[in-house]
Amino acid sequence: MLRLLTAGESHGRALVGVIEGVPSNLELSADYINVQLHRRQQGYGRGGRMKIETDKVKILTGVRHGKTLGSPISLVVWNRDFQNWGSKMAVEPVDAEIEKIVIPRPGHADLVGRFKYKHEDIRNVIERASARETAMRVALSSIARKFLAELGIKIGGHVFSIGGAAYKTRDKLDPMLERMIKSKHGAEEISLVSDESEVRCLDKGIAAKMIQQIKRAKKLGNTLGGVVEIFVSGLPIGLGSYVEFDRKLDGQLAQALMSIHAIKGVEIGEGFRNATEFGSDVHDEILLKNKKIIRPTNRAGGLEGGVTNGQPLWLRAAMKPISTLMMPLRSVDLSKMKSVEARRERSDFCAVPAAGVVAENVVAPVLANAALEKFGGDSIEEVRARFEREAFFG
Ligand code: EPS
Repeated sequence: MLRLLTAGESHGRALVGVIEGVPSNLELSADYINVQLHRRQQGYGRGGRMKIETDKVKILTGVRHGKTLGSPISLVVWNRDFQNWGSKMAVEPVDAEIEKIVIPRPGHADLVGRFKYKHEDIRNVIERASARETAMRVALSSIARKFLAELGIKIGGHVFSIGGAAYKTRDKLDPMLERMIKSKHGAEEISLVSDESEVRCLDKGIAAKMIQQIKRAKKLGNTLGGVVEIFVSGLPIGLGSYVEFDRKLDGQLAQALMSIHAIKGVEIGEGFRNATEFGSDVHDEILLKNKKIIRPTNRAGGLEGGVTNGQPLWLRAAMKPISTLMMPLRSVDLSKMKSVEARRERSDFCAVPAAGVVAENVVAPVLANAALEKFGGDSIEEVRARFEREAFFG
């Protein structure tokens, strides 16, 4: 089974990560991982930091001659910005007086982190609570994504809404997504196309509205959130389990998505809409076509009873607007216990397109673990042979 661990402060020397449990003989290069890192850095609405960083991973261990060894794989991504932070982020004690941050930003981890870890300087909270961590999470998770791709399981996604700019109906969107999922790239086709848009939106008209909304937010010193959709194709029936709560795949996927910074809502299929409808309009009928079972709809999002049902997996994640505002909300100076405006700090205005890339990647270790649980093996050859022999798609 896969285990992942990330470490690193946003403006510290580097982000580092370890992934353990990857089968041996999987072809892996830094270039493959860097594609995902590059995708994560894109998107209209990012702030100044993305102009400084060009995230590239160095594989330190676990790979030899382009193939995984079955041993822990460790990665490093150097923070270019570190050199601009000098003594502020030094590991060693420094003589210079470093200004302490004492005003928490509402919505960030600043206030809770200050009290929980007894940090007098909120900088100590900001650094690890930052969404910079997702760079390493994407890097590690992309290895699980590569493993899944070997089995023909492909992941893709697009941005469904930013602020008020959203698809009004799914009438045109759903048939287009269905066509893409059936293409030779599977669900990954959705990403290949959406990546051509600055906001990763498949509809040019809606994309233009999203950009307008971000521009307006930026002008006002404000921020915007949105909703991303993720699809996974090629999943056989039977990944996950209904027998015990912590083995339910829907719960595990929700955890992975919810752990992304600023994600505050997760939906599987038409989760929230289904809650407003009669059961007869919600559940996907089981029909026979040429003696084969088919499902005419996929409102369940590819999961029934916490188990994959052979339909494409369909997930949504809602991101709140970024908490750092140039038009700050009210807060408290904790050193003087005085009401003040929250601190302004360089940040992004909208990171929804990037969050979509993060979401695509973080579901990969969850699915890879479920696949390893069912078709496990120590080498990719062993897993592939079991998968080819036993995977049932209905
Ligand atoms: C972030 C603040 C900004 C973002 C950052 C997340 O960074 P900085 O404080 O250096 O301007 O750009 O995201 C990343 C660095 C990244 O790689 O995604 C925050 O406070 O969460």
